Amino acid sequence: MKTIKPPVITSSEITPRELFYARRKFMQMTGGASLAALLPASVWAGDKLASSKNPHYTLPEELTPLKDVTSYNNFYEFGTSKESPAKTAGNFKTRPWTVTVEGEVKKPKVFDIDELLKLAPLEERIYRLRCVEAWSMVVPWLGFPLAELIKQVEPTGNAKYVEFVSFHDPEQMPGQKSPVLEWPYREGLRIDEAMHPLTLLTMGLYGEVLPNQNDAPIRVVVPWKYGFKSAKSIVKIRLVEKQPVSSWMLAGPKEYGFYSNVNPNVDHPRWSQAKERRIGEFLKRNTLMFNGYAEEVAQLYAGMDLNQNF
Ligand SMILES: Nc1nc2c(c(=O)[nH]1)N[C@H]1C(S)=C(S)[C@@H](COP(=O)(O)O)O[C@H]1N2
Ligand SMILES: [Mo]
Repeated sequence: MKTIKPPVITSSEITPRELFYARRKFMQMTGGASLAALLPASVWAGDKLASSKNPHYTLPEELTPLKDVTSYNNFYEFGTSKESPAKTAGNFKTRPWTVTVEGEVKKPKVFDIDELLKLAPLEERIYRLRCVEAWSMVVPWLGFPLAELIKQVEPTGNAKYVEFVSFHDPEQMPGQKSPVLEWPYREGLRIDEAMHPLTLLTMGLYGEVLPNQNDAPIRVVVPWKYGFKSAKSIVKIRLVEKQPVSSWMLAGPKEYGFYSNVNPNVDHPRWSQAKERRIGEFLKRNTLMFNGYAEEVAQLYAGMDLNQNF
């Protein structure tokens, strides 16, 4: 499969042509270094994103190659096969883009994506992503804790959960023409999960803005939960009092619970969750409790029956 598409389409849409070509030339001259500091974030769709490595979030495992991360995707808005998003998301428009944060908050706000990119310093964090289908990846994500955003809107005492709503436009997202899921894609977290320092509001991977097939332009990554909890292409974040019902809970309530913490001891009704295949590897690995993040997150579920609250 191909690596990331050249940024020609997205970038030329959001910047004057002259600027686009001037930037390319400049990049060739400088090797692309330190440009992010010189140009506004909006110029960077499809390009480099400046960040600093967070040394706390590295892993003793090899990174999944970029070409696999960007060509093996679950993004049902662009079709249900793993290869489909890379092939059909190319023209997806990710500018202009806003994220509305509303509900049980004192200061609801509509954030422009370029404003969001500057809300807090971008960190590079290497996380495992474990899909409920028993494959996994290791990806260097770029983002900052979702808590930074939530703090800005000042949740009220009634904010017990956070709901994420993905983009909905069947014209741009052909997968939404078929009723495989209830559209728009919806997910949710308990507020303490959403505020947990591991929960990353993510705008990039491998040093670049998110490619379209990996949830451009903004997603969450919740590394101790099955991949489907990490909603892509988010347009709305709602703080609510009642536990939200996710698209996957509607699709299969016995198979996809609200918590969906990675747990090798609780099998999916149709398959085991004890092992996983790391993309690019042949032999299966043992799946780790909470995907290897137990030290950080087990406390969130103290006293809960994880067989019931799957
Ligand atoms: N909006 C939306 N978000 C989504 C999905 C989706 O189909 N639509 N798939 C989920 C699933 S099942 C997984 S495993 C991850 C995959 O992320 P990746 O393609 O970046 O590996 O995204 C999750 N987020
Ligand atoms: Mo998944």
